[in-house]
Amino acid sequence: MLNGSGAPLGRRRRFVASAGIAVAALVGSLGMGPALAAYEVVTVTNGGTIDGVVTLSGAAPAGAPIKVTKNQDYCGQTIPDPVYAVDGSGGLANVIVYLKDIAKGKAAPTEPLSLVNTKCMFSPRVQGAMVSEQVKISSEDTVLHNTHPQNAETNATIFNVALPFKGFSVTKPLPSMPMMIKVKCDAHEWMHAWIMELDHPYYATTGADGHFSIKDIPPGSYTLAVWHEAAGENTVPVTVAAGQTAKSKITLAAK
Ligand SMILES: [Cu+2]
Repeated sequence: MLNGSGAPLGRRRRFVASAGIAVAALVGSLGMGPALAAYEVVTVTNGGTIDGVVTLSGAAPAGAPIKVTKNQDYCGQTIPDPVYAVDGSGGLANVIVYLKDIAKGKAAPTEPLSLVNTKCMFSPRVQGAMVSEQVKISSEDTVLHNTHPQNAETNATIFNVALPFKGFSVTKPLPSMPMMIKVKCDAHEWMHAWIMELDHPYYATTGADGHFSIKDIPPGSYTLAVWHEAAGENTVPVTVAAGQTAKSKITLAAK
C-alpha cells in the first residue's frame, strides 16, 4: 500500500508506515478530519535535480555592526552584520530553498546537522533539517556559550545546552514536527541561527554566491519555495524531468 515500486521496504520505510498508521489511528480516535499524510521514503530511480540561484533585488540594507556587550576581550567590540550576505552578482547567501508539498522521495540525510559556536556567532547561520534529525552542537570558543533553540512561532524551548569550553560538543534530536526553529545563545543576545525543519529532505541552503542544488527528486511538477530571515519568502513553479537538471532563478526583494 505504500508504494508501487515493488521494492522491499527498508527500515525507515517501515518506521514511516507505522508512524503514519499511529497518526491515523490517533486522529481517527479523536474524531478529527482526514489524517495528515506522512512523508513516505521510496527508492528514487533516475531522479532529477534543481540547480538555481537566489538573487536579491534592490540594494541590501547596510546593517549596523553588532555591538558586542559581553566578553569583548574575546569576541571583539563589534561583529559585522550577517543578515544580508550578497555577492557582486546579487547572489544572496543563507536562503533556505525547499520543495513544497512533496509526499514521497529520498531518505533523510544520514549525517547529523552541525551547529558550531565560533567567534561568538553560530555557523551556519541558516540551515534546513528533516524532522527528528540529530544536531551536533559544538564550540570553538574559549568563552561560555549556551545553545537554546526555540519554536520560532511559540517561543517554546526545544532544549537548552551549555557549551563551557572549546572543543565541547553535544548531540541532540530535533522535534518530530515541522517548524521554524530560532536558535539563541542566552549568554550573548546577538547570537542567532535558524533551522527550518521540514517533513521531507528536499531542501538546500544557498552558498556565498546564492547558488543551491537539490538532487534525487522524483520527476514531477513542484512549487519551489525560498525563505530568508529578513527578505522573507517567495515561490516559483518548477518541473523536474527524469534524469535532467532544471534551472531555477528566484528573486527576493530587499526589505
Ligand atoms: Cu554565546
